[in-house]
Amino acid sequence: MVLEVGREEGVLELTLSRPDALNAFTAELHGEIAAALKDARKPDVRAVIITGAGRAFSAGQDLAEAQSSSFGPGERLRRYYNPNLRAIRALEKPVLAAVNGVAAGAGVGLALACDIRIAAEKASFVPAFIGIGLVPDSGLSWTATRVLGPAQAFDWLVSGRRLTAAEALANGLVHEVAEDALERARERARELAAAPGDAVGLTKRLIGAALANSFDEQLELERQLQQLASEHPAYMERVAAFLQKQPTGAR
Ligand code: LHQ
Repeated sequence: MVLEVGREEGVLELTLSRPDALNAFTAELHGEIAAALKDARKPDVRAVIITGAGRAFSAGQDLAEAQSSSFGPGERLRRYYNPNLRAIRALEKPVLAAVNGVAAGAGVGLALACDIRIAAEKASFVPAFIGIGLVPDSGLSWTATRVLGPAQAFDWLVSGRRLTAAEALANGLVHEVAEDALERARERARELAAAPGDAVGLTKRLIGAALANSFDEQLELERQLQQLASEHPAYMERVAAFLQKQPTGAR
């Protein structure tokens, strides 16, 4: 197994586990991630954490495997990467990246496809594609453009420059820097898993649609999803709790 899968209450924890190769992606690793993401669709899973074993999050594509392969990056992306990245975006549950160390190439892409990124102080982000004559993939040209804006995204992605965790925090690439990224991600994941009803997942759907929608389209989607959210028993329970003076709001 090159993916360790753990489960604590409603939180599924996936650890990329090829530490000698800095958790670089192989077909085998993609296959195990695909199976775990399928498992993540079960209703009792309420949040997912992705992290890496050893000193790296992931160094991106395993270049030894890519070099000895009978097919090129286009086919590799189609078969292995894109289905998993789509699965993360389509999963209506929060996916947290605990970026424990260096992330390079598709490792950065995977982190940015997640909903929340918590970086260790020693983490770093290397858009390694340019160094081997490739363009950004794994959704990175889309996610980095949205996080950084087109001008900064272009500059960073073609520079290949390694960003420290502090720099990544300053420009919004990560949400938090923590001494122990995994512990902090577990804390956040437990909180999100305990949130009432389906509101976290439905909020993911709303935010995912927001940039492509007009204001009117988004109002309509909010209307529909609010109705759906309110049909979960948690809504009436939480409203009743509020009216009985139990806390429901800011924590
Ligand atoms: C590795 C790798 C690695 C294998 C470190 N592969 N062994 C998609 C589809 C198809 C094709 C192509 O690409 C893509 C998307 C992509 O991800 S493209 C980008 C691919 N990734 C890279 O170009 C990054 C390559 N790695 C590095 O630049 C460095 O290793 C980083 C900056 C990540 C870390 O540097 P260091 O901390 O100095 O570690 P290191 O270089 O000494 O690596 C430690 C070991 O891990 C070493 O093996 P060894 O046997 O000598 O200890 C490396 O060979 C191995 N390793 N990355 N991607």
